[in-house]
Amino acid sequence: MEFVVLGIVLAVVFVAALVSLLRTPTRRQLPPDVAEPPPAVAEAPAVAVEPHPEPVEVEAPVVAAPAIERPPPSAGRLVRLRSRLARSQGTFGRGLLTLLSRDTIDEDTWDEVEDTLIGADVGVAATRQLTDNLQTQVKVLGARTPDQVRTMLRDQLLVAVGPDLDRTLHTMPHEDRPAIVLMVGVNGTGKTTTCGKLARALVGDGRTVLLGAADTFRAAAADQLATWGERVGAEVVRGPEESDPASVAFDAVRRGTEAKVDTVLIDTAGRLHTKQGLMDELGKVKRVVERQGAVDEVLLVLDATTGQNGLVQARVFAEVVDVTGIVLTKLDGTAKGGIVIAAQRELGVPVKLVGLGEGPDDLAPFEPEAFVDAILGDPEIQIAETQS
Ligand SMILES: Nc1nc2c(ncn2[C@@H]2O[C@H](COP(=O)(O)OP(=O)(O)OP(=O)(O)O)[C@@H](O)[C@H]2O)c(=O)[nH]1
Ligand SMILES: [Mg+2]
Repeated sequence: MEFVVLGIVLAVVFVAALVSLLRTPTRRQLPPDVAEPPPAVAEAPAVAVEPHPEPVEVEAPVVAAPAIERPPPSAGRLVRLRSRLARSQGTFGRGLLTLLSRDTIDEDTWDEVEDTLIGADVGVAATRQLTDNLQTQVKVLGARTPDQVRTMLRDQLLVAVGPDLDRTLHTMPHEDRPAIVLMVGVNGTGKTTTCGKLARALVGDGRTVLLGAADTFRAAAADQLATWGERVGAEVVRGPEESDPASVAFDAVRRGTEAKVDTVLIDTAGRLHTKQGLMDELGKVKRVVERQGAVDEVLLVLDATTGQNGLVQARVFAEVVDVTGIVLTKLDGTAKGGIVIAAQRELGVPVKLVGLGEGPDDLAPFEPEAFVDAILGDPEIQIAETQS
């Protein structure tokens, strides 16, 4: 009996060993130099990849070209940038609306109106005239609704800003040469930046531009201008450091004529109006350039944050180079938007451009209506506030 059991056990072990040997063939059993037969169904790759339904297109290699930007056109920029005038709106526009909405406007109120205007850099003469006009209007109106106050103030501010002044920026080429624009002003007002921004705006409007780096005091000044030029693909003419700015300006116009560009923008070095030698030099730049044709625009760049001080300087520049237009920069950084009115009165030339930030496209053609509307703020909000 034991022998039978032992025999059965041994038989089971033997059969099990045989079965396992037959069922698990290993790689080692394959001859080493024989390739494994391909599986009937492709093995799944380690990471599942969706089969591409269409043939893959091979993209052409990207050739590194200088990135020339395509700036936006200049039209309507002031409307787009009106929120930058928010600070002026805070003190100037809202202050006046609140005062003129009072039920009774007595002498003290008129004094406050004057203080608000003076405080916003409108200037003494313009403040007097504006206040007189407002007094007349208030008498005519009698009881005023907030809407009427706003309309009255808007009309009078518009008159003060000069809705009919010719603010055309003369940048169109002549038959035989480009338009010539000269940028002048005291140190740090934003001349180089304005040259760059204006070049962008003109390119955005579909024009061709050449920049003349007639600030030869510092190599960095020409580099700064060159950077602006590169961004929009505008050629920059520069001379050696400390070379004669008049000859660089002359060369820029000559080159612009050769290259048949529409406009040549000439950047000049900042200079103090009190330095006679430097002011004479500026006069010479203009005279030398004019051997090739009249300068179309002499733009005086004024920093709006310097207020009345800037106007004293402006007068001297106007005497030396016949300013044709004002560029008021840094209007985004002041609550004194009234400087627009004062600057125009002081120089007798219109504000043509305003700078509203450090961004490359933060330069706008000046539009009186958009400006006054920005100063007064959103009518809905204003009316709600004056009623409360
Ligand atoms: N916030 C603000 N900053 C401005 C504006 N325009 C120019 N700036 C800044 O003002 C500074 C001086 O600008 P520049 O263009 O170098 O001035 P500049 O008149 O050429 O200076 P100089 O050549 O040294 O006389 C820079 O930091 C500009 O970014 C503007 O409209 N708003
Ligand atoms: Mg400069």
